[in-house]
Amino acid sequence: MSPPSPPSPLLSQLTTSGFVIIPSFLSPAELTTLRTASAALISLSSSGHWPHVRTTGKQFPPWDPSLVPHSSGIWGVQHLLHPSLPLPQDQRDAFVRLYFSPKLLSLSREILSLPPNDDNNSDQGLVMELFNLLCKPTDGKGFELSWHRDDIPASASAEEEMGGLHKPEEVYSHTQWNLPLYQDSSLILVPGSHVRPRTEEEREADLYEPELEGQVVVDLRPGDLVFYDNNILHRGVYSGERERVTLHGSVGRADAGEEGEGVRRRARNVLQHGVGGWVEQADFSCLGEGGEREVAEGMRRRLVEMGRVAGEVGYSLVG
Ligand SMILES: O=C(O)CCC(=O)C(=O)O
Repeated sequence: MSPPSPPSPLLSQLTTSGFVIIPSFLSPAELTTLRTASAALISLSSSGHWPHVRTTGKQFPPWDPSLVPHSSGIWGVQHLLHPSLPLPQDQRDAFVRLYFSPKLLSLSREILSLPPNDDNNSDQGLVMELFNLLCKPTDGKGFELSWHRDDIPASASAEEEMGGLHKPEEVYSHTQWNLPLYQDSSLILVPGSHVRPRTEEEREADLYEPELEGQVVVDLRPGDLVFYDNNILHRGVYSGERERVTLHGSVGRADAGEEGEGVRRRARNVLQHGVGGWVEQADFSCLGEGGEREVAEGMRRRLVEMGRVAGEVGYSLVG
């Protein structure tokens, strides 16, 4: 399936560079509400009251909950839509409202080449995916992720890389975003690397190479939003001192023409994080009974269906 011609400016920039920034996406009031909920969640998680965390020293899932809080700091909290999130209802609702907010989904639709949801119709072909949070390592020590593509291993040949990368003549099957609640310059990427194999220099570079040619530090102010192709060559560099609370999510397109291995691949990207175990119990009642709720329920249904079709999915990367 091809994207519309000409593509929207947002999609065009994402296709060209591999990322696109939307400044001041959140209002000051939204920022305050989400900061409060996130701070409470990070505090509960780092004291061991929420087991679904990313522990420092480990880059990819699965993370071992038994490591917290004894031997490790955390650099992320998983499953912000989980029905058992140990927060007051209004704080849990803040995450639900944000993830399914019409303004976020409408940008996602644009990137996924789906028509706008003008008639508030639930059948818009979006799929619920991931919603997590990335934070300053709570052990106070710096931590770095290696250069990687989220769903293509470093061992891939140039041909295998090309097979896994987005093809600009096709629609995106999903899109991923970071939404920092404080100034954030932790994400580093190589623009354009989402549509080409690694150069010889990139292939031979150390996985923790501090400076790859052409790299860009994505510098975001509180409330800015960045969408990026998660197979762009990227890494994270986290300071143990500078505040970081960045919401990190993704949303998919149900009918991107992927079948068989394609569905399994996307399902693996999402379900390897353990979402399948709780998605059917998630509570979206704060969205009421109108169009927003219908959209959310439709997105949930399509994720459940994707998991059913894909079966056992395994993990994308090891480490
Ligand atoms: O910290 C970030 O913004 C990037 C995270 C990342 O690369 C990952 O989770 O694979």
